[in-house]
Amino acid sequence: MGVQESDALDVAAIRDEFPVLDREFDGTPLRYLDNAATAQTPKRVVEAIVDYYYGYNANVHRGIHELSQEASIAYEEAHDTVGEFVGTDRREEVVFTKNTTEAMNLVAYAWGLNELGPGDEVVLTEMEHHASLVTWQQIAKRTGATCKYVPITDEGYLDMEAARDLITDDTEMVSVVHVSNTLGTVNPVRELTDIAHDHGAYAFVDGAQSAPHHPVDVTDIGCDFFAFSAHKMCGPTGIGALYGREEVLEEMEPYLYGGDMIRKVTFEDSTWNELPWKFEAGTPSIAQGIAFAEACEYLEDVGQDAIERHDRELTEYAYDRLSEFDDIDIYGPPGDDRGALVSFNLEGVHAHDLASIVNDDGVAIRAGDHCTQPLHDVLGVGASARASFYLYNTREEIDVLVEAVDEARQLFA
Ligand code: C6P
Repeated sequence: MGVQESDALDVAAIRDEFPVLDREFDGTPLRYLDNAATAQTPKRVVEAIVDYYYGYNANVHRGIHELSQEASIAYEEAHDTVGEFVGTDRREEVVFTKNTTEAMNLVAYAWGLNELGPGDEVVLTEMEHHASLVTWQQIAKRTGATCKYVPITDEGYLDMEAARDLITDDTEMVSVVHVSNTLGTVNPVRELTDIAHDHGAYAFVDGAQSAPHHPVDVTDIGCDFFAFSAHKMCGPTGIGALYGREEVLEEMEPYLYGGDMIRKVTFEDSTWNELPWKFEAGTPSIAQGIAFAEACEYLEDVGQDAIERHDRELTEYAYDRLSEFDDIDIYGPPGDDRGALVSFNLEGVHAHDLASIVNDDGVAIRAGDHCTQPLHDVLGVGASARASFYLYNTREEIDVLVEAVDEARQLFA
């Protein structure tokens, strides 16, 4: 397949690093446009996993033998690399979790269950992923707290006037998605954090869709928590991270109990290990943690600014191409002001049918509610199709998508 030039990246060279992109289905090449669900993995990240298992596989923090020490150092240093990727140089502030969802649950259980009560409010947005929405909703039910939702405007931005009204002195937590995985909206998280702090509330930023595509600096945002998943940023599944401000993490109770998270245990009581290990009970995902750091280094080596520019170019191109058709509804802000995805519906064709038809042309997109059911209720649709882009995608792949959508139109005409 000929690879068109990108203004920002050498896409042909990048694609060589991702063997899966050479897949064909009965001679039809794969066009992978489902990156918001899971991104593909470059060779060097897979090799980091292989190197660990072939070279120094051992449990961490438990052995004084050489192999365990090597594994421990690599696993601990992985926290530093992942932390620096989002702007903290304090290992204490980087807790490895299974994914963004677990990071959210960690804070909801360890902080929310202990601190929230009747009269307290958690402010979310209408565009939250279920990872945040369901978690806070259920913790609120158990504690007697109330969840409130910042509405979206017709264009798919947050209604910031409403946000300023909803966040009050009763608010204890503002939990907001940085980049919506359905609308592509990039939310003003720094402003929302400031509003939260003005009212004495904590701010949690869901960075699952921002960390892979945009340079992130948690110190600049000023948030108390930031969560992200390795598998959406060229890393493996089974690992993600919670950034937490050290003072806040210090005050929080552990989420899981067991080995590695303790300092002293008697039959009567226990004390906790130092940060971040206090929140990493049991044998962690060692290989995945090390490979997560490798993925961060890979993205830094390619250049986060260049990746952001490339993703923006592709997104705008896809938005413009899909906008050519009157029978396509696109959700969210304009093409030049959004994260690396476009969700849409083709009139008269269910999103699942559309995804199935474009799949025949090798195009992988997602269809459904994208774990944002309440947002789809607000949009007045049950489902949408979503194309999402990353550093190895090309305009040509978007052209194939648009042609495949045209085939669907004709099939259902
Ligand atoms: N969104 C998507 O296709 P996990 O599954 O824990 O790694 O990430 C959860 C999550 C949290 N917040 C946002 C904004 C997300 O987009 C996701 C994952 C995938 O859109 C799977 S539903």
